[in-house]
Amino acid sequence: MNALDLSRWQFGITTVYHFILVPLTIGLAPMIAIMQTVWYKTGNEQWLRATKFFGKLFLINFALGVATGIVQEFQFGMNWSEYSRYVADVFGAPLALEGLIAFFLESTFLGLWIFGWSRLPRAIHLATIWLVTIGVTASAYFIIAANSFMQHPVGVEWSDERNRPAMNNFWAVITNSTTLAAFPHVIVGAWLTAATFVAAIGAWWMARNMWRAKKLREAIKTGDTSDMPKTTSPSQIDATPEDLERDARRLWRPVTRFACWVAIVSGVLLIITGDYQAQIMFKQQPMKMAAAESLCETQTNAGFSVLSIGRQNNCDNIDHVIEIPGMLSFMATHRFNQTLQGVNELQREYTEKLAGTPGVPPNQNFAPNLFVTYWGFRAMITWALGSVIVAFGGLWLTRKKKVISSRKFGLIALWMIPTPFLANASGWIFTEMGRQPWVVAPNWQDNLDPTRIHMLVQNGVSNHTAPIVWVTLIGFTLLYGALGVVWFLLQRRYIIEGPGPHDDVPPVLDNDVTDHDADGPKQLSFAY
Ligand code: HDD
Ligand code: HEB
Ligand code: HEB
Repeated sequence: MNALDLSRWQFGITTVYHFILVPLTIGLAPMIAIMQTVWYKTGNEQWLRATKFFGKLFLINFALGVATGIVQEFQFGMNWSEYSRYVADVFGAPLALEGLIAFFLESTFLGLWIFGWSRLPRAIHLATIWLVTIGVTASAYFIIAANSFMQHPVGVEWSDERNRPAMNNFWAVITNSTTLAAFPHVIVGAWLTAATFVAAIGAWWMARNMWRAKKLREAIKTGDTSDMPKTTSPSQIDATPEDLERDARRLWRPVTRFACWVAIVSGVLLIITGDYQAQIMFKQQPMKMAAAESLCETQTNAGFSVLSIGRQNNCDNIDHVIEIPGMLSFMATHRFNQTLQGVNELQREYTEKLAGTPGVPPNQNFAPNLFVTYWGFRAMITWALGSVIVAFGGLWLTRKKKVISSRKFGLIALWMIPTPFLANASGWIFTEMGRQPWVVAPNWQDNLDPTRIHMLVQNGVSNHTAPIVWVTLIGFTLLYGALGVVWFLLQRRYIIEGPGPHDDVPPVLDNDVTDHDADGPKQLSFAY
């Protein structure tokens, strides 16, 4: 492999890792804020326990999200220096804004939230977690604005003097129609991810508690509790069957149902926003649309195929085995009888317009990898079924005051946790690999001179030798792999520990207590 391919692999691997953590951060923040708000309003301490329990998982995730994000940023300068120079004007502003506004909000207020439990008045403490939510959501907006420029550059004009595009309209960059379409889709995808996570953990604990309560009751009846399996939760060691059932009913059931509803609402919003994005994508990157369907020849009434076989990474030898007639045309334009251009026609058109323009060789292939785009798109949608199982299963099993006592469902739900993560990864792989061969795709819509403002991936890469990129690729993959393992083990540990012994103690304000120190260590029991 040459330095270009290696650099692409490196970017791909590291950002997919980063985006395991990102959606959970973005989705958990508002869910925790809502839990805390319910506690604040009702005084129901079960919601305080849920807030603190998921708060712990959130903090671990956030810390690793920041760690993986920082390394991520180095790559622009390191492996993609030509590209970084090219987009310097445009990227500088949104990324600086993300740093200033978003990271400032996130980290400052997260710090206040962690240490403020018994230092800040309750209403203000509640406001800090909402500000964290606004911060992480805003940071997503700015980073997606930067990414959207690569899909659909706007707000720039060609500058001969600098030999690169110069920004002439910051507002246009920030309100790119691509950003406005992608941002809501990414955010609700993150909500679905966190909702599935919370619902699955809630369902699992509920089922475990009910099972344990039953066992314990039997054991108490026979008078022999010696072979009760040990609990993974230190706060359950002395729990009576009644305690266990109370947690199942009053803590886990409401938490699970809340999360199931968030998942359903997010799922509906995902379809609406995804549908809108498909139409924007069809106008802005017709080649990506054609590739997503492996639509090689231009077609009216184009179908959406459910299964295709063939070598798929080029146009020879593709068979659409099962197809929904007209569906692709419908997805692109909301009309069944629309003509969609196929890969071959687009290739001819792009060659005519772009081949031989600065930076573009005469024989450039303008189609992305058809196999990856085709299956990436379908994988994104299919993986969402895991969340559907958790959400509908969870609501069904808890209907009419019921509690989940099937340990099997608890386990199935846990196994579904990775599915929305995979859906997110597939969505990004589709978006980013479908953008190839461009790092900055030409914009055919606005008055932007598509023959000048574009950059091919081979022109964006740094001038390194392959062995050097091998070193960073292996180094980063190992580092990210290790961070991934740490993330998994920490999450697992705190998930199976359950809510801590002090999590139901309502925080006491400093000025309310006489003995300040008595309250300190308790609050700091977990890193805080
Ligand atoms: Fe990210 C952390 C950089 C993609 C959302 N990211 C984070 C940090 C850096 C980056 C330097 C640590 C400081 C901070 O929080 O700002 N991120 C990047 C780069 C990306 C990237 C260079 C491009 C490949 N990130 C990315 C996307 C999103 C986020 C596409 C949202 C949709 N990033 C976040 C976040 C994080 C974060 C929610 C994630 C986990 C976290 O904060 O705890 O703000
Ligand atoms: Fe990206 C690349 C994914 C975000 C920028 N990415 C890439 C790849 C992948 C990805 C897979 C590879 C592709 C090829 O080569 O074919 N992304 C991703 C994900 C995410 C992202 C998952 C989420 C986190 N990006 C992003 C953003 C940005 C970017 C936000 C901006 C800012 N990318 C990028 C670049 C690159 C990439 C620059 C390199 C070049 C190419 O194209 O490759
Ligand atoms: Fe998605 C992407 C659609 C689901 C996540 N998406 C994307 C796209 C489209 C879509 C069209 C592309 C765009 C461009 O490239 O431009 N989706 C869609 C649809 C659906 C979906 C239609 C069905 C409903 N998704 C989904 C899910 C998820 C997702 C379920 C998860 C959870 N996506 C995603 C992501 C992405 C996508 C992450 C990347 C980013 C953007 O947005 O761009």
